[in-house]
Amino acid sequence: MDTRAAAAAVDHRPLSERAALNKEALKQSFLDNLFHTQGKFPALASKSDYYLALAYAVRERLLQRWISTAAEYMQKGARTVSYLSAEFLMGPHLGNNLINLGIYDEAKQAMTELGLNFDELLAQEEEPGLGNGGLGRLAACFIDSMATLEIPSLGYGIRYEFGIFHQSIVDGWQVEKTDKWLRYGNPWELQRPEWAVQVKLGGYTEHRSEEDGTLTVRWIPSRLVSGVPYDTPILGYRNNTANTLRLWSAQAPESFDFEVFNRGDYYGAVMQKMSSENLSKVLYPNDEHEGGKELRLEQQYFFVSCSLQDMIRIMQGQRLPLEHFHEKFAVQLNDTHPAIAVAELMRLLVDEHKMPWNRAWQVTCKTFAYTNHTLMPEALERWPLPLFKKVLPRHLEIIFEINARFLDEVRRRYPGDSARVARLSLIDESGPRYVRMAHLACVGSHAINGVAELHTELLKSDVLRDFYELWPNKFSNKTNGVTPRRWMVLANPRLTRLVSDSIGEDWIKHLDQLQKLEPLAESADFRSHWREIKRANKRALAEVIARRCNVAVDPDSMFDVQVKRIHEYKRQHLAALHIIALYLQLKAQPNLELAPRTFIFGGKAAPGYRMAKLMIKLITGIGDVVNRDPMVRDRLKVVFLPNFSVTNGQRIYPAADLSEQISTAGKEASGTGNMKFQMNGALTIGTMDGANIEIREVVGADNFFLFGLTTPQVYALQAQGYRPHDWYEQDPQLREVIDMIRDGYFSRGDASLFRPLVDSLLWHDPYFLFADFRSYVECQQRVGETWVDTERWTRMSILNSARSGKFSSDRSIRDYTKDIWHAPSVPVELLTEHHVRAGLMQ
Ligand code: F58
Repeated sequence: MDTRAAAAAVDHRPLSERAALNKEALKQSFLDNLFHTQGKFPALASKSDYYLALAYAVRERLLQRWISTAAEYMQKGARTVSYLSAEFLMGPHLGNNLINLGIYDEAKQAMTELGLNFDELLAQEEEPGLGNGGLGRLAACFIDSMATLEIPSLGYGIRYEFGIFHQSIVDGWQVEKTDKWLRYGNPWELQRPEWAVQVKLGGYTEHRSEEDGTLTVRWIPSRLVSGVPYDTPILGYRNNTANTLRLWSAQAPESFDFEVFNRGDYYGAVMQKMSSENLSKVLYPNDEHEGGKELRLEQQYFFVSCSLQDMIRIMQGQRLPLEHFHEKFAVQLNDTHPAIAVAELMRLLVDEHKMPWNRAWQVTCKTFAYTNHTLMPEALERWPLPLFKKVLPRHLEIIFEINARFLDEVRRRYPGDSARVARLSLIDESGPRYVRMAHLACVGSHAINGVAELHTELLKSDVLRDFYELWPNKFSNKTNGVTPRRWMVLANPRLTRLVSDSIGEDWIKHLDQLQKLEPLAESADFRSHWREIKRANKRALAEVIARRCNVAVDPDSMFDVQVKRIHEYKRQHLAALHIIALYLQLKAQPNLELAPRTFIFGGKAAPGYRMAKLMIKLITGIGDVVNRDPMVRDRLKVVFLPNFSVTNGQRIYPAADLSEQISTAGKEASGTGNMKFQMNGALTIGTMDGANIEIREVVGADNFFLFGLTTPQVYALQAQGYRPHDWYEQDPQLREVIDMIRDGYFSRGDASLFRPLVDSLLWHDPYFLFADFRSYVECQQRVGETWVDTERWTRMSILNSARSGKFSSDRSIRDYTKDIWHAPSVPVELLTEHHVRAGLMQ
C-alpha cells in the first residue's frame, strides 16, 4: 500500500485505551461518564442521563479523528471549503456518529447487556433544528458528504439558542412552542472561547487622507458583539476524517459594557449585554412575506463577519499572506443570506489589512461562489437602504463603490442601455431604495449555480437573465443530493441489511452501485423480502401515528405521503381536493372497488403565513370527517403528523409507498424530500418541476406518475389570462369538492372558516390548482390501478431505489469540487498516543 492509501484506510487503533472501539470499552466509558460526568448512579439516573453518558462515550471516540484531521490539514496547509449557511438542519447526532464510526451494533449490544433500551436512549436526543427546511437540510447533507469524501471543509453558521419552533396541533390548528434544544446541554459541541472575535454594528464612518496620499476609512460602530465559536465534529463514513461545523454564538464583549458600566450606567450595561445576546437567540421561520427585519440582517452579518475573521486567523496561523486567501479558501454562499460576505471581505482586506482595492476585488471574486435556491420573486432578499445604512454604514459605502465600478463595466458592454443598467444595479431604485443581495452575490462570485437542471435553466432565462447574458460562463447546474448514510443506513436499517446482503456494502459510499439491484427486481423472492421490509417500516410508523394522532391506520393500506414545509406553491391543498373527490366518490358508490389508502401529511407553516395555517386546518378538518365516517371506514384515512423534523422524517420516508411532489411547475427549485422517498422505494406522483424531472429521467417514464402543466404551459396560461372560476364551472367534480369546503362541511358547518382559501382559489389561484386538478385526479386513478398489482408495484419500487444513485449528495459534492471548489481530498492518518506524547516532548 502506498502511504496515501495507508493513511486513508480505516484505523481502529485508539488514541488511548479509553477510546477503544469495542463493546467492553464502550460499556466502561458509558459507566465512567454516568458516574464522573453526569454524577449519577442508576437509581437516580434518568433516560436523558443515560443518553448523555452514551453520547460522551461516543464523543471520546470521535475526538481522536477530530484531532488527527486538524493536525493533517494544518501540516498539509490544505485548501479548504468554507460552507457559509444561516441554517444547518443536522438532525440527531448519536445514531449517525455510531454508524459512521462503524460501532452501531456494538453500542446497541453494550447498552442491551447493561439492561438498557438502546432505541429509547437514541430517542432522548433533542435534535438541533437549526434550519427551516430543504436549504438547511441540504447544508447538513453536504457537510456529511464532504467529510466522507475527505474534503477539508468548515461549515460556518449560527448557534441559535432556539431552533425551528416545535409544532403541535390543537383543535386542528398549528400551535408553535419554542424549541429549547439546549435545555439539557449539548454533548456534541466544544466551546472555543479562545477563538472568539469581535463584530461591529451601527455607528458611522470617518474618511481620512493619510500623509502618504492614501485614503483610509475608519468605521466607528455604535455596538460591539463578541462571537464565540462552538465546534461540532462531522465524521466521514468509516474513514478517519472528522471535519468541523463551527457555529457562532453572540455574547456581550466585556470591554464594551465595562465602558458603559464605568459611566455608572449599570442598567444600560445590562441592557446592552442582553441586546447583544439576542443576535443568536432565535432562528427566523421562513416567512417570505415579512422582510426588512433588522435583527435578521444583524444575524447574517454577525455570522459572516465571525467566519471571515476566523478564516483570516487560520491563514495567519499558517503564515499565509492574505493575497492568497482564495487559494486557501473556497467559500460557498448558501443562498443570499451570507451574501454580505462579499462586502465584508472587501472591508477586511481594504480597511483593516490595507490591501489595494483592485487586488482585494480580485481575491474576493475568486473566493466566493453562490448557490441560488429559489425562483419565487418575493423570496429574493433585499434590504431597505435606510435600514442597511443604520446597521452597516461602511458596507453600504463599499457596495456603492462595487456597484459604481460594476455599472461602468455594464455601460461599456451595453452603451445606451440604461434599462439594463437599472435592472442589473445592486440597488433597486424603482421605488423606495433597496440593496439587492442576489445581485451582490452574483457580482462578487466567480460561480453561480441553481440546484436542479430546470431551476438553473429558469435562472438563466428569467430571474438572473441579465447576469447570464453578461457572464454566461459563471453559470452552471449542481443538482441537489441527500446523504444515503442518514436517509438509508440510519433511517432504514432493514432495507440496508437486505441491500448489503444482496450486493455488498459499497453502495453506501458509491450509491450508483444500487443499480446492481435491478436484476433482482425480477426475483419473486427478493420482491417478497422487499415488501416485508416496507410492511415492517409501515407498522412502525402506524404505531407512531396511533400514539401521536390517535388514529388507527392499516399498514396494508397504501401510505400516500406529503411531508415538507406547508406552502401554497407546494400545493398540499391540491392533495386535499383529491382526497375530498375520493371521499365523495365512495359516498356516492359505497361498493366502489378502491384499494385502501392512508394519506399522511406533515410540515410546518411559517407562524405568520395565514393561508398555510388554514391549509393545515383544512387537512385536519378533512381527517375529522373522513376518519369517523363508517361508510368509508378502513378505505380512507387522513392524518396530519405533527412536528415534521429530521427525526420524524427518518421514520416516515422508509414507510412511504407514494411520494407526493406536486408543486406548480417552475416553482420548486429542486426538492430533496423527493430523493429521500425514492431511495427508500417510494414511487413518485409529481409534476415536471425541480428535480422531479431528473428523477423521472433516471427511473423511466413507466416508473413515475406524471401529471400537470409544464412550466411553459403555466407561463402560457398565465399570459393568456388564467380564470380559475371558468375551470371550476366546467368541472362538476371540482365544483362539488370546492362547494363542500365553502359550505362548511369540513369546518362543522362554519361557512366562513375556509372562505379566504376558497376565494383565493376561485378568483386568483396563483398556483394553478384548478388547471392541474383533472390531470392530478386521473393520475391518482392510475396510481390506484397500479397499486393493486402488487408484484408490478414492488418491481417499480425496487427500480426506483436501484436508480437513485444520482441523488446521493456525494455526487453533488463531487460536482462542486470538480467545477467550482477544486479542493482535493486529503486522507487523514490517525494520531496515536505515541504521536501526542512525541508532540509534547518537542
Ligand atoms: C429550498 N429552499 C427550495 N429555503 O425550496 C427547495 O426546492 C430546494 O430543494 C432546497 O432549498 C435546497 O436547495 C429553502 O428551503 C428556505 O427555507 C429559506 C430560509 C430562509 C428564509 C427564506 C426561505
